[in-house]
Amino acid sequence: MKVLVLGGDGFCGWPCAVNLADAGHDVMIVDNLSRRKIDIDLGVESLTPIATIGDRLKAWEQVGGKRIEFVLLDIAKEYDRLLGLLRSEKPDAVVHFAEQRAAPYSMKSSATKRYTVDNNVNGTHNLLAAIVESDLDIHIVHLGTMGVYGYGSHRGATIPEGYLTVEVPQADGSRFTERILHPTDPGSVYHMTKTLDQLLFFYYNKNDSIRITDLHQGIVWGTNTTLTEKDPRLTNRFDYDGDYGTVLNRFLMQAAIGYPLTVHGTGGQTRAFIHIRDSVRCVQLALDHPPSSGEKVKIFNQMTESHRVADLAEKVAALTGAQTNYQANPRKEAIENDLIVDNSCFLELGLQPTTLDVGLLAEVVDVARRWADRCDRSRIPCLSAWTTRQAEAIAARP
Ligand code: NAD
Ligand code: USQ
Repeated sequence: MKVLVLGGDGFCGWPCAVNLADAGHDVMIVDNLSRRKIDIDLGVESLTPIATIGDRLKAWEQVGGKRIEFVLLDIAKEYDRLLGLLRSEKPDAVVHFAEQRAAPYSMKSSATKRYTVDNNVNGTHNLLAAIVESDLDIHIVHLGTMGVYGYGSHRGATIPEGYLTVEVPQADGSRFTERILHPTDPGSVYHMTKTLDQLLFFYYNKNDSIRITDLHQGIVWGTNTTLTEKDPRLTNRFDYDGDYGTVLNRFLMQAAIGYPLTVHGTGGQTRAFIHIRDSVRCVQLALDHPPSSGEKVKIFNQMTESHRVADLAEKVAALTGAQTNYQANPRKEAIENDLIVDNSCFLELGLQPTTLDVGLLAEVVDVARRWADRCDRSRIPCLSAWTTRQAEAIAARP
């Protein structure tokens, strides 16, 4: 299969591209390297030292992997080049990771809000319009987020895989049932762009019969896969800073350097998680099981377990002896929420989850402790505030 991996230089995209090449597919990474530039702008670096994209690709060939092509292209701004690439490469599938993915970064300023919307919505729309204009039958596998469903109270209901069956009352007292997209409830400008992506997919699937799989992914933890461990130049990125670091990897790094775990609020927020190895496997499964022609958008919940933030902190503390620091929450989010998720699609396709209980300690020792001296402690606090109220609360932190 020929696969374009948009955003294939990023945290989820790089191990995915390598995995697909290893499985024998013809892989081309398309990336504008904006994530590396944002690191420079923010003055931070991945905890793990990451090689340039050129060195990554060279290393992959040297360890015996099937050659991966690379094209430097901005999918949100360079529509004609994107269309030309689809026409010349005629891929069977496009895996779309190429978005600004950090909620705190998206909430830093009006400039980062506008950038996130422009980049994410235009990128996704350009891809859809280009597929229609190319007249090719290309399967899109998009990395969406569990956050589209929202983290308010679901009143104990199980979150289905994308669609909800509802009963609609009629004036005459009768009811009909309908399967609709699950209502969205984004918690940041970033998450809102993913809900907009969802509508774009719905429309282009209905109007142009584009075959689409939208993966509603939870928070990805871990760093490497067995393939990215083959050579130091293949090492994946590990974000720990207050804008891009996600909660579990941050806790692992904090424990490794003796920094009290930064729990926002009471830690009653419940979120869905998946290890990077399972994320890579899910993308492969999605590519291997495409929707058929005329089928509506396939939506999979790409997560393996749910946890309260405070429980994660407790787990990490029990493993490492770390202290916990409950601090004013920079986000406007529910103090606590329930989260019961149906993830049966991937389990039925054979996914065997890497659980926190099995993987956590290895991650602390192999990655977080190993690279602890690269950590800039001043970049750990989350300072991006959702509203002025949260900004005042952060400013009042002891
Ligand atoms: P990342 O920032 O590490 O990677 C994104 C990549 O896309 C980067 O290499 C970046 O340079 C590239 N990119 C961004 N905009 C582009 C554009 N306009 N043109 C070309 N390339 C562009 O992020 P990630 O963690 O790998 O996330 C990948 C996808 O998975 C995102 O869409 C994200 O929303 C989704 N996701 C991530 C997580 C997570 O925990 N990391 C969880 C759920 C969903
Ligand atoms: N949190 C802390 N302490 C920290 C960091 C975060 O308590 O030091 C809390 C946050 O307040 C939030 C929760 O942990 O309640 C999750 O935050 P996060 O930064 O780990 O995850 P989030 O902002 O939701 O975003 C990440 C990815 C995003 C992806 C999303 C999946 O960056 O790309 O879409 O996870 S999901 O959470 O399922 O929506």
